[in-house]
Amino acid sequence: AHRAMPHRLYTLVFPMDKARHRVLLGMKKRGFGCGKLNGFGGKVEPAETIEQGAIRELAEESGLLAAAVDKCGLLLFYFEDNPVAMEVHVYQTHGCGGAAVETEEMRPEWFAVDNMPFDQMWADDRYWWPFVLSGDKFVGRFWLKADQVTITRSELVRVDGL
Ligand code: 6OG
Repeated sequence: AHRAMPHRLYTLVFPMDKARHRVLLGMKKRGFGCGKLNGFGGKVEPAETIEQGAIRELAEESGLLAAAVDKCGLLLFYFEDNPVAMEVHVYQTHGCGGAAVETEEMRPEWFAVDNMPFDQMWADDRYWWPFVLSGDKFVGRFWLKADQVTITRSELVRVDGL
């Protein structure tokens, strides 16, 4: 019998400056993805929409206040040691209020959008980041080994809407 794999919902937000030349990344200081640079996000809570969760996690982890976030893509991650798939909703936002501050979870740093530190990011990011820059919506699926580095299979397509 075919059984659907359970998914858990996450958000991932990339805040850009007004001109969209630079993006704020955070060095994750603890927990999942520790030691990697990434956008800001986390688990969506039951009582909130995915976009509310994205805005909340951005504020909690970076200090930046976004009035709204723009959907970029949908990523599904299958780790060989995790029976629950990660369903990650990717957003960008620009011209946020507030100021980036270091938190217990993240150390923030600005990078040029066309010179990303992919060697310090998750291995999949280099494949879909060009879609974020071009504005093309995307859906990607990546299968990773438990080492959190090795991609054993991947699919990535542009989609008309999300
Ligand atoms: P917390 O455990 O911090 O939520 N995340 C990934 N981000 C990228 N760029 N690539 C991946 O490749 C990722 N896997 C997970 C989603 C985890 C945060 O990490 C993101 C969430 O923002 C495998 O609550």
